[in-house]
Amino acid sequence: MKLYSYWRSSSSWRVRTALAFKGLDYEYEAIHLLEQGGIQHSEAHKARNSMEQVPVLEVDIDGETRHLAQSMAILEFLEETHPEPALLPEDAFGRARSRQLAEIVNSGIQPVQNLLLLQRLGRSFDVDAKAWCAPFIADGLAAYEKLARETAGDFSVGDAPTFADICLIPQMYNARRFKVDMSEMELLLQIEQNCMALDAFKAAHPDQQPDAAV
Ligand SMILES: N[C@@H](CCC(=O)N[C@@H](CS)C(=O)NCC(=O)O)C(=O)O
Repeated sequence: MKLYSYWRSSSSWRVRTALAFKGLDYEYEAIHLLEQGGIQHSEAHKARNSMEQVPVLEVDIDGETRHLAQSMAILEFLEETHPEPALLPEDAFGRARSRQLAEIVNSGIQPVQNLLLLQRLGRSFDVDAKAWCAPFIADGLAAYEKLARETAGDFSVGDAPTFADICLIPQMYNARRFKVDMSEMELLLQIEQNCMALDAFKAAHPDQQPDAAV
């Protein structure tokens, strides 16, 4: 497998964590989102993902090279094709709740703070784009924490990491970059600490990637 990724891309980070957690080897190809107008907009990358985004996972399916984009779809693919170790709980409610929490981040927070939105906001309006986006992150994480209180053990849903934690950790990193105050989010901070004690989460961190800016 090959992963087209950018070190600071939170969606790519999700996939990197799942690959590491499941012990899957892959080739890493960096797609620089800022250099040369953004390599994600190149013809070569558009052919892999018409949304012009990372991550993209390249896989061989019956001898044919296929490209999968959308991190949640990639997580589901990895979970189905490599079920162990599992990234979803055994019970149906736990699985749905893990996905619910993941979607708070994936569809409720990340799209309102992604690069394209920041760039367009900055070009079209006289606003500090990051400051404008920050409340969406704060509100989303507060909602996540409230819900996670119902199910958390060491992680967001029970005592093993799930899709929820995989989405949460990169979003907390971004929250800090956007200067969101998380000091009151004690549960999320504890879950983050528990995740970051695991090798897979350490390996997926932006600073560990080959394209990390020094
Ligand atoms: N829903 C998509 C979001 C992907 C996404 O927003 N990727 C960002 C990096 S985290 C990107 O490639 N942005 C490039 C751009 O906005 O030009 C997913 O989960 O994969």
